Amino acid sequence: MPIDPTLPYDDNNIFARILRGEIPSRKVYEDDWAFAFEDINPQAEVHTLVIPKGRYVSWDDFSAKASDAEIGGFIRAVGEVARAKGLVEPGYRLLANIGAHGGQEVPHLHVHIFGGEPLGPMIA
Ligand code: D5M
Repeated sequence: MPIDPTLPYDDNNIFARILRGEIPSRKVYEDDWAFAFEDINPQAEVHTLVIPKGRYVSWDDFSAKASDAEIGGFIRAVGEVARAKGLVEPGYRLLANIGAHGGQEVPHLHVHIFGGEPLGPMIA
C-alpha cells in the first residue's frame, strides 16, 4: 500500500529497523549521513537503496526540514554508492518515490539506484 508522506515519522518502519540493526540487510555502504543496502526485490541487475540516517518520511519532509549538512551528506553518499558499485560508466538511474502517486511503500526516504544493464525508458 502506498504511504501518506504527510504522516508523522513511524519509528517502527522497516528501514528504521534496518538502520537500528534489528533486522538484517545486505549492507553496501555507511557513513555519518546515510546507509545503503541491496533491495530485497531487485528490478535491475543492480538495485541498491540509499537512506538517510535521519527520521524523514520522504523527499518532501527531507527537502523541507533537513539541515544543509544532512542534505549534502546524503546526496554525496548516493554518489559514493554509485561509484563504489562501478556504475558511473556506462551510467545508472536514481529514483525516489513520494506518496501515493509516486508509489512509495516504505515511509522512510529512500533513493533507488538502478544499473548494471541498459535500463528501459522508465522503471516503476
Ligand atoms: O520501494 C520500497 C523498496 O523497498 C522496494 O523496492 C522493496 C524494498 N524493500 C522492502 N523491504 C525491504 C527489506 N527488508 N530489505 C531490502 N529492501 C526492502 P518504494 O519506493 O517505497 O516503492
